[in-house]
Amino acid sequence: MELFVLCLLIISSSLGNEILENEQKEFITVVDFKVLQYSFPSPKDEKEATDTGFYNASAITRPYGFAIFKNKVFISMPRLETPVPFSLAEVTNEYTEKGPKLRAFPYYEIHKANDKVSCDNKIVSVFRPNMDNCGQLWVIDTGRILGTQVCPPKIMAFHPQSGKILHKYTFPEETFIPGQSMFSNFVLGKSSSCRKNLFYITDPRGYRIVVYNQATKRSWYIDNPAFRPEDQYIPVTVNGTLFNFPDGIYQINLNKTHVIFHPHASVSEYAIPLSLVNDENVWKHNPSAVPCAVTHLGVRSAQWSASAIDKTGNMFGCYTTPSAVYKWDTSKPYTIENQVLVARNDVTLQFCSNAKILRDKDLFVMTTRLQNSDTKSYNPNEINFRVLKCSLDGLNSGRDCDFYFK
Ligand SMILES: *[C@@H]1O[C@H](CO)[C@@H](O)[C@H](O)[C@H]1NC(C)=O
Ligand SMILES: *[C@@H]1O[C@H](CO)[C@@H](O)[C@H](O)[C@H]1NC(C)=O
Ligand SMILES: CC(=O)N[C@H]1CO[C@H](CO)[C@@H](O)[C@@H]1O
Repeated sequence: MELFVLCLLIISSSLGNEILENEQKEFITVVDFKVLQYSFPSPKDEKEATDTGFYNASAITRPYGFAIFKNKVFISMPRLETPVPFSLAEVTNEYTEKGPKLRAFPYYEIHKANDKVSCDNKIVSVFRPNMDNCGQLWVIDTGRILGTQVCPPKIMAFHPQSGKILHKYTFPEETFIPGQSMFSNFVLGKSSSCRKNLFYITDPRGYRIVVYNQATKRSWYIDNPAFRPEDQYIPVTVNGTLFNFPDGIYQINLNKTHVIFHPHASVSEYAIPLSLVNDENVWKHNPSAVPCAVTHLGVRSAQWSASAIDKTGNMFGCYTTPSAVYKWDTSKPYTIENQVLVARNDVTLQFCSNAKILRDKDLFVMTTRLQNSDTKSYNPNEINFRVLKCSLDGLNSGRDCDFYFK
């Protein structure tokens, strides 16, 4: 078995290198940062955040996710590694030499999670946000500050302009492992109504898929060995730097019939039929009820981080090595031949932390040079964090990122 995998690795990387030369692509910059800079409501707030350990002006914090609504860009920075005064922000028009400043969203006080008041009315640590098609900004809050489970995880929706809270759901005890689970990302299912969404949430440290049904306000989780990291793929290389990244299930995408997913510490892609995942009765008494529900689709030559699927079922996945995006038509077998390189950029595409397709027109990615975070070597004079876009037409036809068929 090991020999088999090894052969595939060699074949794929030589195949990859041949096509790579002509696919160096310039993604279009939506916003970029050398260093994230927070804007505080007042100098007093800044001092208080510093004194209480929620802000360190010299520490470089890595963003994890983004969402876009019209010309607004939202950025998330979970309270995971460095002090963070607010974990969800809107990018402002106030530019400095290090990039635009960030303002707390929806407002500063809601992020003050140190005062032990009701978890219900606080945002503790937003991992990643997403807009739905009804103009609601959804966020997943892990409830954790560093290793401590301060509040249970929750999912919330906001009006992207007024900041009004539109929906809130706290996950019940049985769905997460306190201090271990990290509800990190989610996708929304197709729904007939803006109030009846289904959410599919990844837990890369509790190794679960958690499903939330907004209509019934109920949630359940699925447990499967395929959600776990594989030891031999924990070491990962980005831009020539090797480091350990032990995440299990990292990204979920949906096509019309399946939940398709991959752990980060893995080179495999997997699928589960949506009809099974969506049926609470199958899992509610036993989250491991159907071990054979998961199909192993195939392997690739290195880890994938973020990925996204367009409406025709094409999946765009970010490789860690090389710094590139590959396309796969999810209706075809997941073979090396069916994974087509569509963009590579050794400078701008270093580690996609979040990817999404908006208006069926563009692929957006956030890249964060994770390798430098791990070795604590971000260079504050270089651009480290980017939100980029490229038209699907450009990606699919080998043309530029601003190319559209019509
Ligand atoms: C702030 O961050 C810098 C850079 O990482 C670090 O050297 C320093 O010890 C931190 N200060 C505090 C009070 O933690
Ligand atoms: C969705 O992806 C799965 C896994 O690759 C595949 O079996 C299925 O045919 C795809 N569905 C559609 C409608 O393309
Ligand atoms: C091996 C590799 O991909 N090196 C790239 C690392 O990043 C710098 C820029 O940040 C590129 O110039 C190198 O080509």
